[in-house]
Amino acid sequence: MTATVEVQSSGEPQASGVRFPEGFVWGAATASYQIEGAVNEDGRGPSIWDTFSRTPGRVHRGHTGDVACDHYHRYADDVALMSDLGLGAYRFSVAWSRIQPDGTGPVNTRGLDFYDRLVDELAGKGIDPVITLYHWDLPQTLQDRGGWTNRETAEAFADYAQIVYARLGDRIKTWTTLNEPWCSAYLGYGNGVHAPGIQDPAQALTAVHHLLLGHGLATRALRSAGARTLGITLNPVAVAPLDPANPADLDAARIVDGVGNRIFLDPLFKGAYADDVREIIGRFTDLSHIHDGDEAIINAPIDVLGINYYTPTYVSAKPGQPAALDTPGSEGIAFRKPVGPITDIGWQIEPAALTRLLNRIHDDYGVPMMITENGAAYPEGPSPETGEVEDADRISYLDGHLRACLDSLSHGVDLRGYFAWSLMDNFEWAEGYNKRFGLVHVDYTTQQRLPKRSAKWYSEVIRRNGLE
Ligand code: IFM
Repeated sequence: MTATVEVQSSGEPQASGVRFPEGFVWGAATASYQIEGAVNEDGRGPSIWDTFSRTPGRVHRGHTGDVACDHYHRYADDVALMSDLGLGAYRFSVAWSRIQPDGTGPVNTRGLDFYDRLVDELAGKGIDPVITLYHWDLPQTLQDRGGWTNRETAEAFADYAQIVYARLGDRIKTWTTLNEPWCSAYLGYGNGVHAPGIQDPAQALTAVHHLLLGHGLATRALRSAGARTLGITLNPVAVAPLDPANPADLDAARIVDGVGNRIFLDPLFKGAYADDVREIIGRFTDLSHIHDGDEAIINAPIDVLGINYYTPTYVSAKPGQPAALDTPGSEGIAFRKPVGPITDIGWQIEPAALTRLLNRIHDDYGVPMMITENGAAYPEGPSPETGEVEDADRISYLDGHLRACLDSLSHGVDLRGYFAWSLMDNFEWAEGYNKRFGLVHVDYTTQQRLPKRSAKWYSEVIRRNGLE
């Protein structure tokens, strides 16, 4: 697939006429705990995020996902909204503890019924569902047995995946296993900013492996059950050396790339951890959690790699610097504070870093990709004068990153789609409801949805299959 630039009759390329390849998928994304609410309804069991958000001091102002966007009850209206926006696809995740309240054992059919209704509603509007089986809300019972540090969680995940597939497999084409295992492992068990809130590099690295193993086991099982399009979503670190001419900075970037990216990409696509990454894992663990044959399981063929991208990371060598807790092995490495334009969550804006990231993954791993998340937090609400949400900064962010995608398409990257994060404002994890990533504004008191200016702009992009 290649991007096209419309050409005027004069033969001059028209700056205002970039188009995406035919068939490019346009969507928006959400995740179960961030929008559903209804945490005690229809037999749902507790997840680690219920526990974490109710633990004082963990989430901004004690916010929880108890109600969130009340999507569990309002899903039909939300799907109508997606249809109004012209979305071709919707990426959502399933709450494992709605399906198996204890993570293993009995199936709660009322939980499956909810997703069944959602998928039918989407089908009724001609919107393609793209399912994520795990977006961080691990059943608490599994965490009580060690969570992702326990190999049995990987096996339980494959069982759960098959249960969901048996119910929805006839209507969903694209199945993805995990969302951002980097976050599950390094924020959940490394720096403890996310549930379950543990700070231990050994547990974080063990969790990485079991998450990957769970992906591999689930992928194998779904493939033999008949799944057509299978994938996983990563949030690769768009890492670059602060001074590319400095060998020490280059080495710092290699280490961060190893622990943040190659630790996932190599077993997934090459069937083995790289030696330098294995050496780092071996500094914190005795490696006994990596069994013979595991890497071959993780290497199960997939059809598409989901990429979530928001911001770049610049690193330099700094002797004596303690390791970042979310990057085991990063002693002696400084992470530069974001500079230049930043979003409301403090993340640096650099679309060119997305192009570099996509091109690199294409060049090194040759896999078809989809942007499964990209977007920006900005605080705007309805203007008292017009009643509209004027979020020009978000439009500019999205526009810049879509142009970055076009640059990658021109490089030859097989990029198949783009999902804006997020359809609507929602529970932004440790930031609670304090950060708004939505195309649609949510008034959390009334649950009223109001498409922002960016939603209308995105609708036009979709209609045009391109940018002005
Ligand atoms: O809200 C999250 C989402 O759940 C996973 N990717 C990043 C988003 C913004 O932080």
